Amino acid sequence: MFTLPKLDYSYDSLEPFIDAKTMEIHHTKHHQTYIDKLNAIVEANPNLKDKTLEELCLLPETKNMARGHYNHSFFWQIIGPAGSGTIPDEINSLKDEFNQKALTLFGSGWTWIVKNDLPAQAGGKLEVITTPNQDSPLLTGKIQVLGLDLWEHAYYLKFQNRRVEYIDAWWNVVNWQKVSSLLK
Ligand code: MN3
Repeated sequence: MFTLPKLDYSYDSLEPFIDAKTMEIHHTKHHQTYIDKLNAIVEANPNLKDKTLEELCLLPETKNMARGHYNHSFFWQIIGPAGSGTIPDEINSLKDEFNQKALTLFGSGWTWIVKNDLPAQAGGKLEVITTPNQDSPLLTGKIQVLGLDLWEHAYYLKFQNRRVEYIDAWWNVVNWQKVSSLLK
């Protein structure tokens, strides 16, 4: 059984950049729904019981819900109250490209900064990628160090169709201590 991870900050602690109501609904409704549906599929299929979340992300019958759980669990970790340190230079240099890709992503999906997982590519440059729906960088063998949820449920209450304002606001609540630890 997968369970909703607790946040180590309050829903209103990202104000005024991300509003408390959006945080609460996003966490307790949207993320919870991915978990509930994933658990239901796993319970109905005994052969899935011993699979890890990462394994379930790769199976056709569970991939959408598993990736929804995986992506959101990551997302909560890399945001938090504003003022958590400074943006690393290697991230800052990709900010314009990240913003452009986030703004122009069609429909629902995510924009990420990833590093390569493969030993031969260790130390390789970071890159900006986008994924549709709940697809995850782990499908490509890359490790996300930053990710932005661009589903409308992540911003519609406060920003409506103004995705550009959501993207700008979100940079203020990135947890740079956490992201910096993922860069190592
Ligand atoms: Mn979401």
